[in-house]
Amino acid sequence: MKPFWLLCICLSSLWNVGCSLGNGMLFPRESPSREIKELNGLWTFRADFSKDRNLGFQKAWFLSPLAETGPVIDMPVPASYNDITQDAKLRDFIGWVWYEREVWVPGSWLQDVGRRIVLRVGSAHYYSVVWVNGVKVTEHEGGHLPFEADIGAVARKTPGAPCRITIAVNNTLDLHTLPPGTIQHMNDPTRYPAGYFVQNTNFDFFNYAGIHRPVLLYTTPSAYIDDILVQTTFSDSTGVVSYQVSVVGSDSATVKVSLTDKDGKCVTTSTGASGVLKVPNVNLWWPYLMHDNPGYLYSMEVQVSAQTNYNGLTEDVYTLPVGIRTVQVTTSQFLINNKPFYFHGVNKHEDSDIRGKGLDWPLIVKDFNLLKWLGANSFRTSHYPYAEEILQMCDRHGIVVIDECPGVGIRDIRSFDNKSLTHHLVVMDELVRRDKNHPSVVMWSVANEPAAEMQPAGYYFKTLISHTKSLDPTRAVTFVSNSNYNLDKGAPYVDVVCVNSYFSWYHDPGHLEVIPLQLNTQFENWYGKYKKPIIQSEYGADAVPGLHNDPPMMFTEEYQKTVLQNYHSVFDKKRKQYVIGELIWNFADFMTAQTITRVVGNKKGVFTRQRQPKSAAYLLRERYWGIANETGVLPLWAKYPCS
Ligand code: GCB
Repeated sequence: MKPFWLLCICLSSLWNVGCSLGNGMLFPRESPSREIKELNGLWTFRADFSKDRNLGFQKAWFLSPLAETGPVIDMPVPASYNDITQDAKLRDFIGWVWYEREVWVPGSWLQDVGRRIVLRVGSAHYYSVVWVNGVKVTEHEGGHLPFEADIGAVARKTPGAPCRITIAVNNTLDLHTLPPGTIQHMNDPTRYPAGYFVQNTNFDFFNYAGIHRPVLLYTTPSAYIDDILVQTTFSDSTGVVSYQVSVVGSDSATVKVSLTDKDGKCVTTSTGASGVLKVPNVNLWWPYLMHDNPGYLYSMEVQVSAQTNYNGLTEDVYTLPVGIRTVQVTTSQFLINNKPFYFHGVNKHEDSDIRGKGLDWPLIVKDFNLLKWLGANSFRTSHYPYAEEILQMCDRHGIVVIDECPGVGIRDIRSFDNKSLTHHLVVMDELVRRDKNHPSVVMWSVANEPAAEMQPAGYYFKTLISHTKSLDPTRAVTFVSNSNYNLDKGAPYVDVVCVNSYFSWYHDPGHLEVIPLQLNTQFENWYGKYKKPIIQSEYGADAVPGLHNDPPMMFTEEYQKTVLQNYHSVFDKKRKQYVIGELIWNFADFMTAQTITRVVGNKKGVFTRQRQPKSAAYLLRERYWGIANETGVLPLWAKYPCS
């Protein structure tokens, strides 16, 4: 049976006269040639509770104001819709929800017919269809990544009236989505009401849905900078920035590029759509706690002048932050700027009370303060791409990132077929396209704990990893495995082996004493076999905050601490050899589906969901600052606990 959301899309294509963009996906920034109008705030919202969730498409809810179609409620954007109301039906809803808001497009934008007016959605989970004034302008598959559409032509048809933006979002996951899932229809009328179905998934976080990241309008001239790629290296004290600029809307544009340092001093310039900038006395981009001036960013200003049909000579300006650094992997080390880098960090989730996965600046800033307090120099974007705003913070603060795609829970053999692979490749294209210029991103993770032992996995991962490497030869590529799985089908292709294990938790529960032996065996086996550097990409234990027992018992703060200590004793031996990192599972407690193994979510955080430290956070803090003191250069202000 075709998923019902596919049917809806076929239907909606009747109204499809807009155009979606397919190329660059530069983060929207204001400049002398670009303006932004944010559309965050309250939107009108309606979930389609009809039996097949298809009423909105049958009745074409996008053709008139949503309030005229039936009952609507207020919904904040960005935010997951799940935890906003008191209605469990909406929290656990599967299917289409409808968002709508009106916006006055500035008259000056409309009058200037040469100006592109682009509607951009930072991310919406999972499948989105977008209309402006009832005209479909784009659709997009996949959460966590942005999409946009030029809406200038549609908006100019109704000057003097606001534009009505309608976005339908469907969170249904099937065998070929990323992450995959299945819809299970319960057909026994003695046990379930008619039409009852559930969404099954193989991942351990709540399937939050809605418009998760900012929605905005931005403008560019008709001849515009569509994309920029920078790749960096250095030789002695000279930094080298190779760049490519792609311009759309003119074949004869002139491109000027200049690089400015943090003090606003121009350090080098170039002309042409591609070139190499040489930076004397370079300030390299260094990770936090590896240098006393981490996260150094230059500003690369790109100016494009072009003759256009509409406005004669126009100019487009875009400024990109650029960090100059190199990444290399040997058989036992991870090198940043030719120096060994040890990942002492965390795994995170985009997750918090009320907002779910919605972007929230106070939360982002709090998390960065906590990362720095902890002495963490890195995190993995488990298990999907995080907001660009978060990566920009990483660039600025020197927090190193393993950038993971939403390939989590690929456990069904049918999710290894060509259809899934094709979509997975597209997602990697979109991810690399979005994040390729972030100096903080040093490695791509193509999946978390896939069923790599299954027969089709070999071809799947070979294709996926080699494709990712061809997209970006300047970074490392990995996929994250569970220590119980057989890595043979993936390991030959990855640069770094990432392994998750939960000794004394999911295996030998309560037996802390087995950890050192089992962890040692894991490392020795895997290094012996693959001869690649290893990151312990997950380890940890649930702790219900405030629950204590000595001697330690599972779920107490003491137990979580002791698990960590046992792991650390082995890390300390192996990090002198080939273990290049340790990432705790997890930075903070987070919400999951309801199951008998979760007490209102996963409690493996070293911070609570409200970002208060458990005992383990203090232990980790002591350790991370200790490692930093041994291996790095502490910032001058860093007094604790090394003073
Ligand atoms: C894992 C998964 C992660 C889970 C964690 C756990 O291996 O990668 O998503 O949340 O274990 O706590 O079970």
